[in-house]
Amino acid sequence: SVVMASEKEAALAAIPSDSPTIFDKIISREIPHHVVYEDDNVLAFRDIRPQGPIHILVIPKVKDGLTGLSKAEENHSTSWAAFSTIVINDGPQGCQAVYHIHVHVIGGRQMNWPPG
Ligand code: D5M
Repeated sequence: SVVMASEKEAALAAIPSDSPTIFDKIISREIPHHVVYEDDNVLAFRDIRPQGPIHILVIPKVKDGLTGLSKAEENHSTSWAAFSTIVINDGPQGCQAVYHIHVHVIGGRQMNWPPG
């Protein structure tokens, strides 16, 4: 895939769809990554483009049509709504570049508000 100059550029180039993403290859161990937590339902790994000293992505192992937060429904096994105080980019305007729902956990530095 093409290396993008910024997440915004990647998000504007990404086409929202149900197609497999790079995260499927992370789940299947086809591409290397640094796992920080794993259980039957979720995988947490270090973001390849960290936005702080700590930047972890948390994703469901089974996508189940859940490309993004706007697709979340009550029948999904994980309550994604419970993550509302941490970053979930949703859609092109929200700078989402990978269409497999994921939570960003970023820390280790002073944050700014509002987001850019
Ligand atoms: O965030 C998508 C995030 O996914 C972005 O912060 C980069 C990260 N990413 C992309 N490819 C990889 C690989 N191969 N390993 C680890 N992290 C990766 P979004 O919210 O969609 O903009």
